[in-house]
Amino acid sequence: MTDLKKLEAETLAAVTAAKDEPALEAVRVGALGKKGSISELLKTLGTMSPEERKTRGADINALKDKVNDAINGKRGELKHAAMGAQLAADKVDVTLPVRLPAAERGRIHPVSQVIDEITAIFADMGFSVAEGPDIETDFYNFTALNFPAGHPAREMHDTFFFNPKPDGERLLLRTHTSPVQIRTMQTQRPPIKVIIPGRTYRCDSDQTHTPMFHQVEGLVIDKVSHLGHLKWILAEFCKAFFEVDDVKMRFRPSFFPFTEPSMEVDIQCDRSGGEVRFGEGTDWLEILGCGMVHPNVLKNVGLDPDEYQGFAWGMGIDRIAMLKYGMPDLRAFFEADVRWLRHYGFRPLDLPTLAGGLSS
Ligand code: 2NM
Repeated sequence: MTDLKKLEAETLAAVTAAKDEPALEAVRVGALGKKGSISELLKTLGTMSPEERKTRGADINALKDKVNDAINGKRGELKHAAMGAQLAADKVDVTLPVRLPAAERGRIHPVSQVIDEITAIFADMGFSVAEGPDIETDFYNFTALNFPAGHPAREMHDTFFFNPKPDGERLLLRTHTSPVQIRTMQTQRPPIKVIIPGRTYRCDSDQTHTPMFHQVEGLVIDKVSHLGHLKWILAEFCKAFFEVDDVKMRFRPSFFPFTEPSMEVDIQCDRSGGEVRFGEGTDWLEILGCGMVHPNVLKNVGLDPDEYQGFAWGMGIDRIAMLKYGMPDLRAFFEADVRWLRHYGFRPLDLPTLAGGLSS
């Protein structure tokens, strides 16, 4: 019997000592596998007398069961320990901020956002959007718009000219988006209701001017539209854009070659608190120019000024974006500094709609 006791002690010690599941499996194979120590003992039962087999067989089987139980118990312990170690190693700090996927980290430039806001407001009033080339001819940028040859207004535009072509014609970078109004009137019959947002260029650079800037202009042409309609459209636009219930406006006489009469529009604001607030206060801020389209402009696109009439307006997008979102430095708009864009940019899915709130 001492041989069985010894085998039991050795095998159970090996089970206890097993560090991991492969080591335990080796112990199991060594004892209970096909050629294991206990299996070999069981094979000797056939050579014994029935009497001996009865007692010896029972002892060996008892040993087998004991070792089996020990191995199963140890396997459970090892699995538990392995799971505990993995849980400890895999732990995550759920209080860490989540890193957004690239598509959600991107930001919309304030100029793009403001163009989308303006488009949403005028689309709601039935306007469509037109676009045209940045590189223009003298005819579309000046002549068709009633700038006579040699007129000082041409010089006032600080135009960027390209080198003359062999035929002497000088192309230029458009100084306003008005050439697109001319192209629209040439290709569409009235009634016309369009806005034209886009890049414009003037050779001018300081704190408040960049050589490239953005304008949006609007144009209405039909047989009946008059200054009363223009005034209503601009008032509705200002209330919607600056998100206020009411805003006082001031129309001052001005001059543009392409409109008669021409006006500049100021809106009421309050500058007393360091920032500009709209719809309140006693200060005035110039935001746009407008007027009735000059009969010569209508003639230049083949419309009879005795039959057709309308109005147009234009404003700087960068400037009203600065005012609305409190961005102090125009030059930062075009420096492509991602830190600036992260601060002032808009989330890609915050699309401005009148129903959902323009900037909420
Ligand atoms: C402005 C101010 C006033 C204007 C006029 C035209 C056109 F083509 F119809 F004659 N387009 N844009 C206009 C009128 C633009 O910007 C300050």
